[in-house]
Amino acid sequence: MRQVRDRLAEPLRVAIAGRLKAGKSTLVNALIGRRVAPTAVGECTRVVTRFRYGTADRVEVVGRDGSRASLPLDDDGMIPQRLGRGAARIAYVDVTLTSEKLRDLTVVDTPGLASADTQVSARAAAELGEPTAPFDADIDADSAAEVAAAEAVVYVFTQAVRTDDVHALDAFRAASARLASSPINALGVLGKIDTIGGVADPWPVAGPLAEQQAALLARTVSQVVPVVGLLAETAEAGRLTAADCAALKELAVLPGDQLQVLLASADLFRSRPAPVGVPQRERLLALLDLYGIGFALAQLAAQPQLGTGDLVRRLILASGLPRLRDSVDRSLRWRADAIKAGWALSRLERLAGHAGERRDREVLRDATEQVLRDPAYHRLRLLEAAQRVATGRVELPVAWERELTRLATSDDPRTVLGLPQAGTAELAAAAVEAAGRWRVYAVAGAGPAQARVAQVAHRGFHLLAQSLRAAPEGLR
Ligand SMILES: Nc1nc2c(ncn2[C@@H]2O[C@H](COP(=O)(O)OP(=O)(O)OP(=O)(O)O)[C@@H](O)[C@H]2O)c(=O)[nH]1
Ligand SMILES: [Mg+2]
Repeated sequence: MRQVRDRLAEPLRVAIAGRLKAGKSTLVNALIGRRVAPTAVGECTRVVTRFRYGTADRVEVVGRDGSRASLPLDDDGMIPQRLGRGAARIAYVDVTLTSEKLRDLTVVDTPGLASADTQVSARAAAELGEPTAPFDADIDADSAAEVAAAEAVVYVFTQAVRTDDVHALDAFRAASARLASSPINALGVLGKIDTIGGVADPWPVAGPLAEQQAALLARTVSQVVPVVGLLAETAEAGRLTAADCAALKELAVLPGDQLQVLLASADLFRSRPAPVGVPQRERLLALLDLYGIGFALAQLAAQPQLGTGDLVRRLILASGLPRLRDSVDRSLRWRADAIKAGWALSRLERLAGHAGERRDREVLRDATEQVLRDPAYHRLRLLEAAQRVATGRVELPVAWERELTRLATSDDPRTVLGLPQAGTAELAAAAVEAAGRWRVYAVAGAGPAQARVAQVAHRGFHLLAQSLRAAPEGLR
């Protein structure tokens, strides 16, 4: 219980989950604004790594036996390759960084959900009509525990979401207690969208593709945000240097047909004659890949005077990271308190279920039930109901949907009731009227799903009316 209490005071914890090589660590670095998590073609994340804010940079390897061993970051500022002991004996790696971006967000990098072998076998199983849930079956126990323990998860997909990914999400929902069963705390990312079409602008395709996936996954994630993680990492972590920019400028002035050949494939970019040396070209590929290089060259061709800082800012925009940050802010961070409250309650309920002493059990159950009855808790139910409607799982007439969204997302009664000038008495009357309307709808309206949502809205307006009546006249 002390652990649960302590967790309530910590920043929102977001786990980044997804299949092997989906680009999870790259995204982690972009979100932290530093390149600390190893990302490379050959490098796997084999242990859970937790990144949190601290007053000094520190890496601690936490063993399964509870021991802690400190390690320095390596010369590149990254987590060292050698952790001093085998992955099997490590519970997780605890990294504290002075990065401002971590002040109210703790990020957890997890190993890929399925090994290369099981990915194949899962696909085979799917073809046999027996889709498996690699998340549940194949993920190592530490990752599963860490994802379940996080209050929110960002699930990284690449290209098509396969049915077994959906099963993975279902398994996640089952695993991570009551709250996880709604899209309130889960966000999808469609990663590596630059690999969809070579140098061609992937955005016209990525948008609709992400929308389709969001529809497929509406039961588990609130939205799917397309990103080019690599560009986000390179730009946010300040990896693009003035020398890189100078090299890009040399390439930008090449004749169009030469550039076209150069950018046709990574191999051609490496091997064709060009005014820039091969090691520098390899570096550009690692930092930007083909789409990023093509994008930078187009920017520099249009504006040859562009400085490195300006180019980096444009790369950030082209990466899609601002929208992802915005989504994390709005749909995860903003709801952090509600998410954490729900998380803590489900933990306490589970504790109550496992408590040996009957008296302990009863004390815990009484306490959680009291919280569940608290009007403040109803806010969480409202969020869930609004999410269910927003994601199309429950259909409501548009005006009703809007009203429910306002009720769930605003704590200003004038906004909720759409009466910007009203005084307290008028607001209270409007809340009573709305509560009555929703109750009628719950009883006489459409199907059972709508009725459940309407009940929640009814109670929300009822509580609002109560608080308005209790408030002194002239409430702001
Ligand atoms: N072109 C391109 N490459 C990317 C992008 N994001 C990541 N990569 C590359 O993909 C490879 C794998 O990325 P990681 O971030 O290590 O992927 P991961 O999901 O952490 O991989 P594991 O931890 O091994 O499961 C690296 O070589 C990255 O540079 C992207 O948006 N575009
Ligand atoms: Mg990784």
